[in-house]
Amino acid sequence: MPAGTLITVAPTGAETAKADVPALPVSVEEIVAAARSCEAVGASVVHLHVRDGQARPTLDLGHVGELVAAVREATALVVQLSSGGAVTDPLPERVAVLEAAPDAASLTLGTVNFGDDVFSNPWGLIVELHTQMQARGIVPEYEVFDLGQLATLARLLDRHGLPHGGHVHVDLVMGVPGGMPGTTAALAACVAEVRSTLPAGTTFAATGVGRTSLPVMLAALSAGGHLRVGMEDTLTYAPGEPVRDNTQLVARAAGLAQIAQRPPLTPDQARTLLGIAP
Ligand code: KMH
Ligand code: ZN
Repeated sequence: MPAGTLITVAPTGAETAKADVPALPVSVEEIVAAARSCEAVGASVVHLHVRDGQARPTLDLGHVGELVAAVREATALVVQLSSGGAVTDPLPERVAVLEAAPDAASLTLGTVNFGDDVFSNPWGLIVELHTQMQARGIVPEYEVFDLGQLATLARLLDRHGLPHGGHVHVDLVMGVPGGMPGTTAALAACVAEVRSTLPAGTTFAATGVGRTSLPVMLAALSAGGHLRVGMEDTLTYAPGEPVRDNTQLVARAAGLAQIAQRPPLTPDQARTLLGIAP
């Protein structure tokens, strides 16, 4: 079992409208404030989606660069940009966000139904993101929405080599309508696959979307995994109780990690784990 728990906060996402959830951080100032406050209660990585002046998701490099710089200035967090964007984003623009030179970026291992939409991740895009991140010195977080995507990751590493830094880190995204369920059984199946098909030392985190947030966190901690929480994934804290803010979700995750006797990693410890230079 790892000695500590890496907690990623995903504060914003691309799906929720600010008009529907006023507490969602969307401006640079709001996202920076959320990141600072989440760092204070145990987050070590921030997964960023960028919004424009009208709070719409954007991959515009000016906006992306501004947010990356502002979060770097205000926190010590590992800055992980989303290369998933929104389901409507053109694939070349999703690759181009790497030009903003984050520490890390997400990389999804396959196309998946995403509610009523399709989240498109063809093999060519996967290879392009992987090889560009190798060339640019960016560490990927491999996003896995279904068990078969772990086989795609094994194939990717076999054909195109290890990521920058040499460490493989997977995030199991569970409970998306169209992807794998957010259950202990599904998580155990994925962990068995990680252990038997991916390089020794591969680490994993898990994210339970919506009402699967808490059961997935508990299952991940008991299986030696790390955690991702945030308003990108969860807007209800408990039945009938909306999430107040991202800090509330990170504080709960950090508390559970303490109970599991694997306290939250600091950003520096997270860098060491992920193979990111200090
Ligand atoms: N917004 C989703 C379509 C990622 O950030 O890499 C994809 C997503 C995954 O959020
Ligand atoms: Zn995301």
